Amino acid sequence: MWGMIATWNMARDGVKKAEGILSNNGSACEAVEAAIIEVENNPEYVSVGYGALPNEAGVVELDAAYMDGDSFNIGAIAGAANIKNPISVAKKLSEESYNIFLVGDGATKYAEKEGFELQNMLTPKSKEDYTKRVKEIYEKDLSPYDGHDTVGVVALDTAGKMVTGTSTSGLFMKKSGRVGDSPLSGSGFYVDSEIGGATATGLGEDLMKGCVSYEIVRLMGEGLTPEVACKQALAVLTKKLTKGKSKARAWSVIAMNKDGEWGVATNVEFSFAVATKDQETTVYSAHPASDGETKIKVVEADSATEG
Ligand code: SD4
Repeated sequence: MWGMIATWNMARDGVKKAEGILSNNGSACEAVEAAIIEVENNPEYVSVGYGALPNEAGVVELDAAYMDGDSFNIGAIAGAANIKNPISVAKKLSEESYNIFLVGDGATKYAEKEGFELQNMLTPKSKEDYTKRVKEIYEKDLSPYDGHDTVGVVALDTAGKMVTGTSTSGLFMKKSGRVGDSPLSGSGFYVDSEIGGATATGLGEDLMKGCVSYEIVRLMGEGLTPEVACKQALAVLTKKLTKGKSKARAWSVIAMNKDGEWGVATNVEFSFAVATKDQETTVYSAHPASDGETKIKVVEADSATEG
């Protein structure tokens, strides 16, 4: 079996690329990096990589992580500026024994030393959006934090290895130095090749309170399907953080197990992409239903098969 699941429809082309790698017995390591690079390099996606929206100081600070489910090796960067492909730097860090999670200047210096390409990640368009938003926040007293999405992927290769990765600019207009859940092991991502992997998107300030990705993997380890594990982890987090009184903020989670079965849960409109041995790259939309279930439907499929 092989497979990949990824957050948001922006991941579609990346998953397609990974499909080509995984279906030819390529490694999950290569597939995860290739899928995320595809999103990072596209300036149209305003919350990941090149063209991502900046923090309140107008600087694009990026978070990314990479985890290997065989070795449990992790590499991560946070609040890092001017790195063209944060996922590649995170992957490289996962090969180190020490200093595997670098922030700010330290991350950029490491990237430079290791020969990764540096680049100003702010495009004229993201600069313009930033200037417009500063004006709106000032004039209309708006919440600055709208406009955020993370690409998170989980992959399984034909050798049975599982890998996960994330990449994001976090929240638009975040404070300088703010770090979300995406580079945090257990919160934004987690994978164990003997069980499965999970990754999250949404408000990191909440997702990290429940170590939600670890919790999903733990539940799959107890025998739950990815779908039920995602649903249960989200339900418990919601209950704990809201105590049933207030409405939960926006969160979505995805998971795949070692057999290539997958599942999602969300409390907002959400989209994701999947490819497996049995299913060509397919984009789904997911909607929270009143009974706490997540309803999904195909929005774009390379073939009409559903998983
Ligand atoms: C963060 N979880 O930095 C990220 C942002 C995100 O959909 O995924 N938003 O909090």
